[in-house]
Amino acid sequence: MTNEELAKKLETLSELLEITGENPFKAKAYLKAAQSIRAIPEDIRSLVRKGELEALPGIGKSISQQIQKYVEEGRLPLLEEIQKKIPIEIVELLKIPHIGPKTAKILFDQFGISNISDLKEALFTGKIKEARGISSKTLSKLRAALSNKELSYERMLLNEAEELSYRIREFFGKYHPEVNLMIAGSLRRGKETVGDLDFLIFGADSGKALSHFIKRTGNTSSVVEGEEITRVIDDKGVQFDFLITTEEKKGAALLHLTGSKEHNIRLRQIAKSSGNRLTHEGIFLKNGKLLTFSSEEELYEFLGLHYIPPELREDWGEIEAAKNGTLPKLLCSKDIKGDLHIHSDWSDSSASLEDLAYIAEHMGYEYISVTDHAKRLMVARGLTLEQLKARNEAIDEINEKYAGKIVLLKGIELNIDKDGQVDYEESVLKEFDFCIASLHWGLSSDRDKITERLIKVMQNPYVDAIGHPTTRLLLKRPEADIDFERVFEEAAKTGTLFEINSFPDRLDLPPRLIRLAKRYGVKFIIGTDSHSVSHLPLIKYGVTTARRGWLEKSDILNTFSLNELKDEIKKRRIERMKRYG
Ligand code: DGT
Ligand code: CA
Ligand code: CA
Ligand code: ZN
Repeated sequence: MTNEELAKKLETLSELLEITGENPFKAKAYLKAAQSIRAIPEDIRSLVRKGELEALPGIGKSISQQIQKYVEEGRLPLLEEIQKKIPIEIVELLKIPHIGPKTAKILFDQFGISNISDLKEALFTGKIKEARGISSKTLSKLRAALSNKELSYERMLLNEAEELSYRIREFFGKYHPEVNLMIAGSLRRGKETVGDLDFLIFGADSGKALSHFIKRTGNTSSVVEGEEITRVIDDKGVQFDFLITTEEKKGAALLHLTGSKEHNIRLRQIAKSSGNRLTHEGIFLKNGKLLTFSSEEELYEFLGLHYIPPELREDWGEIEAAKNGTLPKLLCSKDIKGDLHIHSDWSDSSASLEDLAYIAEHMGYEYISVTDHAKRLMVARGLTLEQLKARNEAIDEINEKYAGKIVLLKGIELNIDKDGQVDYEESVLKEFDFCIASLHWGLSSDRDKITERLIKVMQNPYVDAIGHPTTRLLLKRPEADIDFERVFEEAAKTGTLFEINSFPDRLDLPPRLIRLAKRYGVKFIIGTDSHSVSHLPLIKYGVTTARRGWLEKSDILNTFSLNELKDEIKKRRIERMKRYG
């Protein structure tokens, strides 16, 4: 049993409580407990043993009793009780866009639907024509969502796919250390969502190791497709593709299985134009002879191209750039000198300022910016003026204590209201080192309105950056309808920075818009939007997303040293004051 497993169970419990709708506070309490358990480094079992459970934030008496039972007997009594009323699998439905707890309950009560395949069947065979409490508009949105592969629940978030891949790695590492495993597919390209996991395997007894894996995965249907790919589907419906190759062919195999398909097609055309044939085995020359490649680098070289990093392999112009030698020199994780979007326990995070300072220093950062929620976001415990004053003083104290080790910038995450105004007046704003402004409501108003709100807020001298600009939630909520051409054109004038939010369900800006923004001359920051210290490492997904947007170190302001960053922020504020002040 791990903390993560327990946290997942508590989350499921919270979702079930939401669906049954009996006690919304209880549902929230279990969610909070799950987050709390995820955030602590110690093993939950040892906390139970020491009787220290209730010292954790968000864990009271009744939750702690449940956890204790789980640690001791492997069961959550409350979960067992609820399961008598409603099947646990129903939480799957919540992954589908447009389905919240209420809709899930209606689907169950009226049609007995508790899983995705029943829902699909009912929607597409006309079993559900109308439902009391679900509009026909929602029903047609559901049909659309269930037929859209990119949006659908069938994909995983990047971090989920990565964690899953680690478990597969562990399995082979533990039982079959002689077998080599390489990750390919969209996961290797760092795509925001991943459909299935693709692996290369090679080395002695690869076939045997794979059979072992299939057996271990238990309840699986495994299909051997063609001659090369072995496809395994686990009991949750997650698909794993394995391509068995050899040491000397692994370069071509990795290139093939990493894709994207569009990128591969272009490479094949290039090979073909000189009369050769590129496959997952290598290059077949005109005379039928096979040239093998043990690395991708050699293969690109043979094709007359510079090496193309996986994140760029989408046929978005990288082939031309690799021919001309104009590929970008992509940003790296180690270029990041600080995280600029972090919440503390002064608003809705579980992390204290001191925790943040400590971890940030150990991550090798030079600075971080604590951007708590501003006043108007009540649900997230937005800060009043008095609280702000106290928080800023607390930051001063931490900065003194950690002098020479890490600097905490006084930040804020402002809310952009209906008219493009923010929570505080300029006399308050000027006290902040760094202001992010984000859209948190009114997301479905029409295109011109939202666009105007953004344009207006960017003219505020103290708004340094726009946070999670499209407001999308991956697999859940689409991008808001915004005219980004206009927004970026304006941002180039106002000098407003755009965030690349690293939280795995956001990854916002998306790569396509990053590239658009860069074309207008916009600069960026990367933030995690951390609500717990355990979120700080998520920065890597922001870096990956920036790389997929072709960004270089100089495009991103949190690669700058503290002094350079402060100068840059100041310069941009002064420029805005001159123009709009
Ligand atoms: P996903 O799984 O939907 O997130 O996206 P991918 O890119 O991982 O796609 P997947 O798993 O269907 O295929 C893995 C790679 O295999 C893909 O990126 C390129 C290669 N591949 C798949 N189908 C084709 C094809 O029809 N032609 C070529 N040239 N390559 C293909
Ligand atoms: Ca895949
Ligand atoms: Ca695949
Ligand atoms: Zn936010």
